[in-house]
Amino acid sequence: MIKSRICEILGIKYPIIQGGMAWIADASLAAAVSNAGGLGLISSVNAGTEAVRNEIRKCKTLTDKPFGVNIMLQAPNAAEIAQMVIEEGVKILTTGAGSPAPYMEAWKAAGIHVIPVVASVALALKVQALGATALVAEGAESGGHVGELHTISLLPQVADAVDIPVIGAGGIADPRQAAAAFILGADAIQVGTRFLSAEECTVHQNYKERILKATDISTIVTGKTLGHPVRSLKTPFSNTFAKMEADPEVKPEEILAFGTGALRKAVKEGDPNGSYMAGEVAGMVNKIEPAKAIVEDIILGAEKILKEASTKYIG
Ligand code: TUI
Repeated sequence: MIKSRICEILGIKYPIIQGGMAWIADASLAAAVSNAGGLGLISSVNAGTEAVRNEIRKCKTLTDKPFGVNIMLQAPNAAEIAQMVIEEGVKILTTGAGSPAPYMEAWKAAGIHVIPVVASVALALKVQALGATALVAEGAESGGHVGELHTISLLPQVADAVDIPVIGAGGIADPRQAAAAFILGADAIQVGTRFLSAEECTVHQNYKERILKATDISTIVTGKTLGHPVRSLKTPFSNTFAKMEADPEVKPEEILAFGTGALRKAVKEGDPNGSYMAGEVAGMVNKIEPAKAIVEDIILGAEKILKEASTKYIG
């Protein structure tokens, strides 16, 4: 078994966390991952604060294992969600797309393990100083909102800079990538895109089909000119978005308006004009299977690779 301090701290069997994917990560997926021995996460990006509260309550009925909530800090209801998770007795939080500083004191006082997602060494040092239990170092291979650095450069630099456990994310979908993340200094891994193909993932069937059809070059990053880069599948929507960004005649407000609600449309309606956020690994996701099979394939496979590495590479 891969030794990891994260398993003892969070009370989980395997050092694998499911990404808190906006609109997608609900009680169904989170409970399935937690029941499989990983850490399931519920996204705070849903149809409002009460909808997220309901997902948390539902998850408690589906699993007696630990699970957490991912808080998207740029969402307009972030402060409301920050309070609601305390009321609901959530014990593990991850945060994304910003600094969790404004909420750290209240969460810590409530005995919550806070695990911010960071994309730089500077923010890693900041959240460690603020009392984070651990952090997720997420490279730009990931889907959705991305930073500048990729996992192979980010992960070892963050791992060297901090003492708290580091969870590697971005570009991890199979046992080889998981093993590489552990070698780069990760105490655990976070996986998003691969879980889109889980049987328990309630994303629209059209979304799953686009992921299954994706190849290595199927994703694109748009939104850089708006200061909010996002990786998604190449679709007519992302092409139009990219064209609008390249056109000096189009105002940023028009582009923002064009993008508003696009992720929800893809996730809930399978709308071809929606935003299908996905990581660079989408091309490696080729079958629908239970979350348990995904967790075990990645973790048990990584263990085997790490065990065999000494004889495979050393003479
Ligand atoms: O948050 C994510 N990924 C996301 S959030 C999201 S929701 C959405 N986004 C766009 C349109 C519609 C919906 C989709 N994907 N990942 C975690 C993450 N956080 N990656 C990178 C960061 C990050 C980047 C900069 C964290 C902090 C930061 O700067 C903090 C600061 O203010 O210094």
